[in-house]
Amino acid sequence: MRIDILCLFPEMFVSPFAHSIVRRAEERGLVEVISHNIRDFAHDRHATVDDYPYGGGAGMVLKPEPVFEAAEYVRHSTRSSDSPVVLLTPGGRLFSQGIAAELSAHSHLTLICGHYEGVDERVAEHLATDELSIGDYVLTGGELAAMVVVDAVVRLLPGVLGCHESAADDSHADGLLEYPQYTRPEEFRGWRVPPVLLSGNHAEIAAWRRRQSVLKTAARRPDLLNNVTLSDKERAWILESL
Ligand code: 6GU
Repeated sequence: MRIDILCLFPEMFVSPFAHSIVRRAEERGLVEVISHNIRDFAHDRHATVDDYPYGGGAGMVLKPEPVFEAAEYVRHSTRSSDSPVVLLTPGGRLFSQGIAAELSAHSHLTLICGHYEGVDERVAEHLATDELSIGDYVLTGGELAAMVVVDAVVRLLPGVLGCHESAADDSHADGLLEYPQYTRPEEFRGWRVPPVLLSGNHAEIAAWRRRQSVLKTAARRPDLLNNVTLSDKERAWILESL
């Protein structure tokens, strides 16, 4: 997969992608992440990328020309005409594990990071194929959001995670939060690992984990339960726990 990021601060991406799983994926040739400075696509002497909002109001708006030209440069150099072009903006639809999985199925992605008070709406209307937000809070720019999206997408690419890091058990992978994990020692400062995990009984362990996932999700994120199918027994666990 190739991911092109159009932004105003491409240096921000150096360190986050120089480590850990994204770096290993790049070294193995599973992904290539390239960040571009939108300012390089401005034409005037001052490389202007923003301007005052029509109609007045506070702040500056990212101009459409350099954003379109940067995206067109990427489209031509990758020869990809129908890959997703995602605008990162607090007004976008909420990013999720499901959206990460959808994006990971493409061989090319373009991410556009908004900045200032906003981006000229013609970018959303006529260039982006999707607008995403990573949560209900305001960041100073889309760069951090783009990093979040890249990380979540790259770890789903085939071959990126080893079998010891499987994505199948992740929180959100099945719509529920992940069950609690323990490692050695068996007793730490008097706190013991739940005995079932030491039993070697795989069916009992799986049942315990499922119950923990269901109860934790009901307690912390009951909203997630609207989108999962629970058995009668699982619904009874929740009622008993209330
Ligand atoms: Cl994608 N951008 C900005 N500026 N703030 C955000 C966001 C994106 N997602 C959540 N907050």
